[in-house]
Amino acid sequence: MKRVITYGTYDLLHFGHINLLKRAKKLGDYLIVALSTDEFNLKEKNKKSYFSYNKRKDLLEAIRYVDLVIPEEDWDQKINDIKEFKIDTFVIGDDWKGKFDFLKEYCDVVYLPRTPEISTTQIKKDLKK
Ligand code: C2G
Repeated sequence: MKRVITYGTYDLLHFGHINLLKRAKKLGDYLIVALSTDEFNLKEKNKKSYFSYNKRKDLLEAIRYVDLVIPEEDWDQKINDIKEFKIDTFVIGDDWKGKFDFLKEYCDVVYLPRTPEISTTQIKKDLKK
């Protein structure tokens, strides 16, 4: 069984996220999403989650491509996650291209093209109009 992991905030879930998860699942048989906690978002990404971690987790667990959701609490947990969950492939959008190449020592690393013209920032901007 090929096991895949990806990381993200997935707040204001949109089709760009679904498109990423759909392609990520195609890389294996079991997809884990490490979901940024509210504290991690605030402390490390300087962004306040609109939906709480639990609500974002519920949404992700309802997606057919997602097999398991775990918390992302620290930038440095990826190597441990890869070992603990016996991950074959780490995947993330290419806005992170190159940033996680150090994981190649532990598993395959795949950067997928982002879905153009959709982002949470853009949604929030449009809603303010
Ligand atoms: N994404 C995408 N297309 C978009 C928007 C997002 O493919 N239009 C992808 C991102 O590249 C990422 C995933 O969807 O792989 C989740 O996006 P975010 O929630 O914005 O993730 P981010 O805040 O970049 O967190 O440790 C890694 C970080 O937690 C990644």
